[in-house]
Amino acid sequence: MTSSLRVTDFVSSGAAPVTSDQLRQFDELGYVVVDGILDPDSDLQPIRDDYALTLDGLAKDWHGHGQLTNTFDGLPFGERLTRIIASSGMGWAQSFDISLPQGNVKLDTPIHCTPSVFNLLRHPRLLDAVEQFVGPEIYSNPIQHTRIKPPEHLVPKDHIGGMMVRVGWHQDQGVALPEQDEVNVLTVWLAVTDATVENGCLVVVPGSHRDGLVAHCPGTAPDGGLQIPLRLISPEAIPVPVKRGGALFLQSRTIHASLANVSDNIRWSFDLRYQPIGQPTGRPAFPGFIARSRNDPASEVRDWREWRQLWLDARARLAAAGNPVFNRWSSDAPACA
Ligand SMILES: O=C(O)CCC(=O)C(=O)O
Ligand SMILES: [Fe+2]
Repeated sequence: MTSSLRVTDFVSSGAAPVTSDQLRQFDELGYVVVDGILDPDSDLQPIRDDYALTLDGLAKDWHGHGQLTNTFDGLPFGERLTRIIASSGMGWAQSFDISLPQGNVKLDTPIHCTPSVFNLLRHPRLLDAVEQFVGPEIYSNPIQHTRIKPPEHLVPKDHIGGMMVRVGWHQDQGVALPEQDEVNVLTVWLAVTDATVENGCLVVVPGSHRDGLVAHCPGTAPDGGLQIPLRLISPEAIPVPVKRGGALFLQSRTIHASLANVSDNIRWSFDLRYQPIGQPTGRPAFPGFIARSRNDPASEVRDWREWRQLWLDARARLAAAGNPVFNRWSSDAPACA
């Protein structure tokens, strides 16, 4: 019965965070911003506390190893991180990230699987919104990241890859394996700090989700990753600011990039992905989980430790077996010439 829920059912029950106009925009343009998915104070404070503690641990560790002369205790999180980056030259992104890297996974590669992140992935209001896009049987796709970006000019040259600078033009489907091409994978880009043109919000090409998957060329993006050749990018692209607690929802073929952070503070977001249960994720080496099932509630993962264990097991497998293929593109393709 629940699988036939329509948008109007949600609207009339008062439980729908996304309006029917917003859903229509998503269908027509391939993206929509919804303000106030989370309460920026009560919902995001556990995340801020969690990351503040992690940063404190990193600062002490680096200080103890002589990589940092001052731990900048007592500063607000963004300022503290920015000062630490500027004075240490260390990479921090993997210590904060909620996924493993795509290569060189070792037994001690950090991954930030904590209760606050798990609660975010399963936040009821967030899942209510996701349900409006993918239906009531919701799988958490493991292609997910925390991106805490400092002012771009401070990022140490050897750490340009790995989520610290702007990303190049791409479709999220282009960074997944073809097994996922027919799956309705929803990207939820959640702002922890206000995302603005100045601090590096996303830029999208409205309507680009209708044009199919476009060629991506390895090694051509500002961060060294994949990018769609610039000649294929429409000049109609528009920046999409998002207020903290709000989310940008993207279709998997919507072309997007992010701007450089030219402000003097951090830009912080989570990008999460959800899809219907029982379909390939596009990154089979990584573990997803059932976030909500109205048909079989007992199948939901509800304990953050269970979720963390899935990642630790994946890490052990990858460390032992070497790196799987994550990329379908070749720089020899005619489109990349
Ligand atoms: O946050 C960014 O800068 C890029 C994020 C992105 O491409 C995504 O969430 O799909
Ligand atoms: Fe993306």
